[in-house]
Amino acid sequence: MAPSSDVTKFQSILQKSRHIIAIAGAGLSAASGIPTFRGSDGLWLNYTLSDLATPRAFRKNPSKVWQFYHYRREIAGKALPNPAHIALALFSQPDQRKEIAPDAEFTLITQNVDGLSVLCSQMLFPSTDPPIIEMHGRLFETLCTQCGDRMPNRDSPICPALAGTEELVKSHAKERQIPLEDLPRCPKCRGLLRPGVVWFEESILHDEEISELVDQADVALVIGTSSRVAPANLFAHSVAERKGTVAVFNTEPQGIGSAHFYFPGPCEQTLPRVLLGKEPDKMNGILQQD
Ligand code: BJW
Ligand code: ZN
Repeated sequence: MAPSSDVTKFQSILQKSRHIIAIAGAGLSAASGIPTFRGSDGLWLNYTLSDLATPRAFRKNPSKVWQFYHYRREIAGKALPNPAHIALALFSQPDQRKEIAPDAEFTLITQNVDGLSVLCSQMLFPSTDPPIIEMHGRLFETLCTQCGDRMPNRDSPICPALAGTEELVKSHAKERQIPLEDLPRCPKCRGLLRPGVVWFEESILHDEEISELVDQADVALVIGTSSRVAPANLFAHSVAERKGTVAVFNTEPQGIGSAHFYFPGPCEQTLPRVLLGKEPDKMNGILQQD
């Protein structure tokens, strides 16, 4: 049966729900100016995935991989949360969702590495710990290839040798050949640092916590993801198999295989309406006031 787009019907399910999860992807941050991976302007159409987002690629050419992630850090570092992040941050607060989902717990499981969901919650609710799991890691974290230390890092540029290379990546020019010793190094052991993100063939972060949440969820919101990458694309199926409700928020009818609801359109417009009954243009004002 084709999924329904009936907001009232979906909200009546939220009323009775106990454990809601949201599984988010790059579409959540698209309105913040962060490129998606597989869309018409997607990163993987313009750059070769196997050269950039695998452990082997980093071992082969850490200079090239760092230049790509430096470019991504420069974009994400200047980006601001959009109304979709704001709607989710508000919905994360029990008092804000008490009319719509009074008995439910809520966790956002995001594949995004831009940190915008956490930033948004910190801006709006600085004294609460946001219920957000960043399963593919963080652009603004480094991981030491020698001692394994994971550290937050928002430096721009992260090391002098990367300064300006974002322009080369942006214009698809040949990257610079940066000597290993000039790439980001661990302040503790001087080992080579890598971006703190999860590449293909690597295990996702927080997998046990995520499994527990998926196993108990009675509603899954699938937001702005093509549902092409495992294991994130399996979570909603698992909820549907246990007779839970799946609602997809996407500009394209992607990943709606097991969906009961599909809310077409940009999630920065659909999420405020469906989750909060608010018009999206009221959302930016919320961030500016605080
Ligand atoms: C909007 C919108 C708007 C736009 N509003 N909507 C064969 C060999 C090796 C591995 C595998 C294999 N076959 C399968 C695998 C497993 C692999 C995988 O799934 N591969 C597939 C591609 C085939 N997965 C993994 O390897 C994962 N680990 C794992 O499985 O461990 C077990 C294992 C161990 C050893 C060997 C094999 C398995 C790890 C996956 C890590 C993914 N990493 C990346 C890069 C992160 C760092 C970085 O950012 O560079 O994560 S890849 C990239 O894809 C990124 C994303 O998080 C992820 C998902 O993409 P997402 O978010 O869905 O974005 P898009 O662009 O695809 O979609 C955007 C959507 O938004 C579209 O639908 C638009 O319509 C929509 N949209 N604007 C609403 N305004
Ligand atoms: Zn180290």
